[in-house]
Amino acid sequence: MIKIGLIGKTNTGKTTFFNSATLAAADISNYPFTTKQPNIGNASAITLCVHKEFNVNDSPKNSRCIDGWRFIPVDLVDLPGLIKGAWEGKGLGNQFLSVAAQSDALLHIVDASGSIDASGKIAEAGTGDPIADIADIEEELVMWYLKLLEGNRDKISRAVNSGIDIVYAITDIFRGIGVREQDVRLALQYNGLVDVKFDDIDFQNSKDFCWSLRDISKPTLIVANKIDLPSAAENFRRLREQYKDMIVVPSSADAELTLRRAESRGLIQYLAGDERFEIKDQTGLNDKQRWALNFIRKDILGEYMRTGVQFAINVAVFKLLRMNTVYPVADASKLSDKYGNILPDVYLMKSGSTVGDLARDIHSDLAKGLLYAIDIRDGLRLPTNYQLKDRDIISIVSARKKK
Ligand SMILES: Nc1nc2c(ncn2[C@@H]2O[C@H](COP(=O)(O)OP(=O)(O)OP(=O)(O)O)[C@@H](O)[C@H]2O)c(=O)[nH]1
Ligand SMILES: [Mg+2]
Repeated sequence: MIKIGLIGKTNTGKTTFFNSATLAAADISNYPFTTKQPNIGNASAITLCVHKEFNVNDSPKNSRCIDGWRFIPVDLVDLPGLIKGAWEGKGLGNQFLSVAAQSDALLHIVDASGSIDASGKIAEAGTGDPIADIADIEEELVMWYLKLLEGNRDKISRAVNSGIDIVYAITDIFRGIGVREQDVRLALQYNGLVDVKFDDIDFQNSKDFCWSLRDISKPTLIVANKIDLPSAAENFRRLREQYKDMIVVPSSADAELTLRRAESRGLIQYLAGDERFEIKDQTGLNDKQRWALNFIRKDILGEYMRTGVQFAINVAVFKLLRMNTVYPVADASKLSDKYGNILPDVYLMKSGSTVGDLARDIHSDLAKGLLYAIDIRDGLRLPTNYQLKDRDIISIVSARKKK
């Protein structure tokens, strides 16, 4: 399952974001370093389901289908907050990297309203600097990579001098945090270090290399949170200006939490990520709730279209990680599995994945006997190296059956 990590300075709203997306009840407070251990929960990536195109009622198994939208489970990990100097042991940073490293993508949550000071304490809105906060946290991440590299200099040097490829020797050090050989190769290329002897790579070179490696190995988007506060609009504009090569999504985790909780109590009708909600029964609301919902409708949904929480998750899955949705079925005419469940499963497959990759993801036995696949839309026979497209519905034909 895809894992998305929430990183950022302390007090930016990571746990509020997490609770709103998972409906968990992890501790939120305006004190720095509230989250001491990572929280892991189930969220969804949401995309338009294919069932309407075929005019069938589906019976999903590995996902849910609500109002024509497929909710595909993803893991969300809420991490302890960081602070400048965390890599040297300030704050709670210690095991941070090993947990962050299990994530496929990161959402960097920043307090766009500027209501936290440099030390992470809540301050007057507009006085904090979210641009500096992002730069500080990015530097922290890179320092962790650098610490790993520099701490293993002798080991890498010995390996390289004994004839082991530099790409392999470096990957070996970073493998535990999800770095792949192609990431290391790209980062070396990017910094012109491919033909440089490892022992000649100086500290600045290795820092530059670690910047690239962090970038390549953990795709990240910026979530400009607390957009509901008046001081956030200008900072959001500055963030977009400053971080032109990254995606910046505005969000109000607080608003999403209000909506999701009101929905689960039956007060409103609201689907995560929607641009609107309906109040079911005005008389069931007290004045404070009515005011909060009106504010969300006008100042957040009205200004930014959505609260941004679900949107950020979708962007991470479908844009940053470039996932396509693919629906495997056993019975091509009924679009069902062998038990008659219609469009039971949807798989998230990275762009470029093939029929062979899909078969392997479903079951190793299916992959071993793989012959070809059939495209349900036009009956075309697809070879095992056919690259899957988004919304493909595929029947896999294998000499071996899934057990
Ligand atoms: N106005 C506003 N406040 C928010 C929003 N999201 C979170 N907050 C507030 O910000 C404070 C910190 O929220 P948390 O979710 O605990 O932040 P965190 O990043 O998990 O903090 P640590 O676990 O300490 O790193 C709380 O007072 C929240 O209510 C938001 O979208 N808008
Ligand atoms: Mg927290």
